[in-house]
This record gives sequence, C-alpha cells and structure tokens, in this order.
Amino acid sequence: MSRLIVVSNRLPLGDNPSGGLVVALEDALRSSGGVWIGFSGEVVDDPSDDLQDNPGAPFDRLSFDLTQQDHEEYYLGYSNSILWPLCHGRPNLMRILPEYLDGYRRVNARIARMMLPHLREGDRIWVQDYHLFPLAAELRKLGVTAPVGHFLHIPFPGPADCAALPNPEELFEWLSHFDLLGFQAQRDLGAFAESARQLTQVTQLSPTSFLLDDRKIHAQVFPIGIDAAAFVAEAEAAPDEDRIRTLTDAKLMIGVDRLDYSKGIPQRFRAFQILLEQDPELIEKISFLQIAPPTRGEVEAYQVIREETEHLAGRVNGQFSTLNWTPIRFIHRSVPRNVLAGLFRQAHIGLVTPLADGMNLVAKEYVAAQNPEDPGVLILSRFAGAAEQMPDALIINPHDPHDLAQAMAEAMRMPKEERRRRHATLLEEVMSHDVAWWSRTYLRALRVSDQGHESDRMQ
Ligand code: ADQ
Repeated sequence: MSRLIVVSNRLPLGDNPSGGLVVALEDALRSSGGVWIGFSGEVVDDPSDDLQDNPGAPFDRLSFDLTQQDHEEYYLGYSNSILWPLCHGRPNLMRILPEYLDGYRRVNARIARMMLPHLREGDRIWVQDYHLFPLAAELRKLGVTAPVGHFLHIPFPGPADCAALPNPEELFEWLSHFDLLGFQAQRDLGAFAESARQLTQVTQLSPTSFLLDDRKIHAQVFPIGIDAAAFVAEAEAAPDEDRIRTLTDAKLMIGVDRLDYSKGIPQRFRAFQILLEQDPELIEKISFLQIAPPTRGEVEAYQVIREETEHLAGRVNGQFSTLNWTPIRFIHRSVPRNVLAGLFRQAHIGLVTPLADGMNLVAKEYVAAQNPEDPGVLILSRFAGAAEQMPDALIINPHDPHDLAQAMAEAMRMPKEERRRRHATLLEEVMSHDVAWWSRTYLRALRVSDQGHESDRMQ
C-alpha cells in the first residue's frame, strides 16, 4: 500500500493532537498507515540522528531534536528572519547573515538523511511550509525517486521581493525538485510564475505545469480550510458562563491572532481610534477584544511589534475609557478552542486585517461560529488569501485606517437581513471547502502529477 509521509517543521505532539491540519491529515495518515516527521521542540547539545518514535497517535510520529546553533540558524534565522518577512512583503525586516543560509541547508540535509532509513517503495511524501524548501532536492541527492509534494502555507513572494533574498536562484533550484507545489491563493501561483520567469530558467507548459531548470513540475492552488463541522459544533456547545460580561451593553468586536507584524494589529487600533473620534455615538457601544499571544519572542521584530501594540492600546484606552467601559482589551494569551469558538459566536464583528497572510483561518472560524439566525459581520483584509474565497465579507484595505474605521461603523449598523445574506454565502464556502477537502484534493493532484511523470519517464 502507498504510505503517506508528512514532514513539517513541528511535529504535533501531546497525547491528543488537535488543530485543523492534524485532523485533516489524521484520516489520510491513518488510512494509508502513514508517518508524520518533524522537530520535537527539544533543543539539546548532542541530538541523535535516529528519528525517535512517539507512540500515542493513530499514525506513526517520528521526531528529531535540534542543537542550539541549528535552532538559531535554521529556525529563528533563515526561516523566520529571512523567509517569513520576505514572503509577507517586508524585506526591510530581513536579517541576512551567511550562517543562517548554511544552517538552513545543513538542517534540511540532515532531515533528509534521517528520513532515508524510514522510506519504503511506493511512499508519497508531503512537505509542509517554508522551513523545508530544500528537502526534495536533498532527498533526490540521496537517490529518493518517490513523489514529493510541497504546500506553502504563507504567501509566495513576487519578483521584487524574491530578488532581495541572498540566494534567489537557489530557491527555484530547490523548488524544481518537487513534483507538485501547492499554494493558498491564485495570487501566490501568479507570484511564483512571475518570479520564476524573471529570476530563473522557466517555461510555462500549461496554467499549472512548468519546466523549471529542465524538470517538469506542477503548481496549483489549494486553499486550506478548517474542520468546519467540528467548529460549528464547538461554537454551539460553548458554555454560557464563558460569555464576556461587560458593564455596558456594548457589542463585541474580536481579533484573534498570533502577535505578528504581518497581522495588522496596530492598524486595527488606529482605525478604532478614528472610529471613536468620528463617531462618538459608538462610545460605550462597542468593545474591542484583541487576543494575541506573543510568538518568536527571540526575534527582534517581534519585540518591536509587542511594544508598539501595547503602546497604541494604552493610548486609545487613555483617550476614551469611561468609568464603566474600556474600549480595548488586549490579552497576550492563548485561549482554549471551545472558549474561542464561544467568543467568536458572541462577537458582532470579527476583525481579520492582515497586511499579508497566506490564508487566515480565523476568518473561517469566525464565520463557522456564528448563529445563522443572527450572525455577526466579518471584516476581512484584501491581503488575506481568504479574501479570494470570501467576497461577501466587508473587504478592506488595512493600510487605510479610514477605510477600516468606515467598515467598523457599517458593521455596527448593518441590518440583520444583510448580515444573514452575507453570512449564508460565507458559511457555504467554509463548509464546502473544509480542511478534509483540502488534503483530499492535494493528495489527488500529487497522485496525478506523479502519473504524469511516470509516463514521461516511460517515453
Ligand atoms: P498562522 O499565521 O498561525 O498560520 P492562522 O491561519 O490565522 O495563522 O491560524 C492561526 C490558528 O491559531 C487559528 O486556528 C486560530 O484560531 C489559532 N489562534 C490564534 N491565536 C490564538 C489564541 N490567542 N488562542 C487560541 N488560538 C489561537 C499560517 C499562515 C496562515 C494560514 C495557516 C494555515 O500564516 O495564513 O492560514 O498557516 O495554512
């Protein structure tokens, strides 16, 4: 039987792994006797080169540890101080050090070597995200001929940004060893095609196939979804005592993000300030809850965004708070999923305003959590991949605080009929393109692209 091998930066560990990606892949992994390989999260002095088994899931989980140096150069360095800012249109935030690229290549080569003894005839390999661009090339060097696909969860950079990499040609060389590249949005497939055209040797054979460095690869769009039915159930079952209590009858506006400079959190606070200045009727009528746990605190740009957001929230609260009401509640913590689902359901406005985002699952979770009889309004940035699928949200430009403030005012006053109409279309999209659809569609395309290659090899 053809096994599925999933490789991602972090292995989902814990006895009861949850989260959309895990749920989606669990079925595929279980039915094909699959394996998930990834970093254990442990940084140690002398890591073993044998992958460690982690029992307790319905599929095999194999992990590896990293040294401090690997963690700094591969993960914090090339992945999160070069590729992350670049793919989110912020090359000015890159920190390019030669050892980052060395570390990124070294760790990817090590992962390929560690995988080799675990691979069998007939396996299909599915590599997740930007930490592992060189993995297919490294596997090929070791003689692996299995189909290898990649899915990029974040945006693909356009030519001007790609050119700011220390090694733009090498990026395309790495990509040319995959059989299938998966992107979140048409925007990313377009950026890939254009960047390849400007920066390397490429011939586009069809809208979804390319000759890259003389190797035929397929590239397609597979917008990721959520485990929609489960999230709906979670929101319906959310206990009432988790409801936010306010001293006024203010409507709730919610934002839930990792604290990241790509998510547009300061822009939200500025727009909210403009809203309260221009529309004083809304004072004490709207309460903004922003939940944003800090991530990647070792990287300087994340320390800066934390200070900036705290400062802005403090300023808006200082300017507008009354004895009964605080305009912004800013929480730096993760919230359990069932509580989150209940908060989304209660919120009259869901605010998803990234400056750049691969997809943004919060937009889909917010829609799934609503009561269809009296739903809230999703305000969505045109720069989230989700905007391609969700035109019935209020689509805004997050760089323009007046546009965003105007959308907040419109959402506050939107009649129920219009809210229901918009929500019905959004929910239909979220339910029909859920995460199971995503993994099924991707894996089918990987099979088709491999059959194509087999017939090329036979000619
Ligand atoms: P992320 O950048 O992490 O993912 P997102 O798609 O919004 O962004 O997913 C975040 C997930 O974490 C959501 O399920 C959300 O509910 C949860 N979450 C966020 N903050 C939380 C909090 N405070 N408490 C509890 N849960 C919280 C990357 C890309 C995205 C892409 C996904 C999946 O950047 O663009 O959509 O991968 O491909």
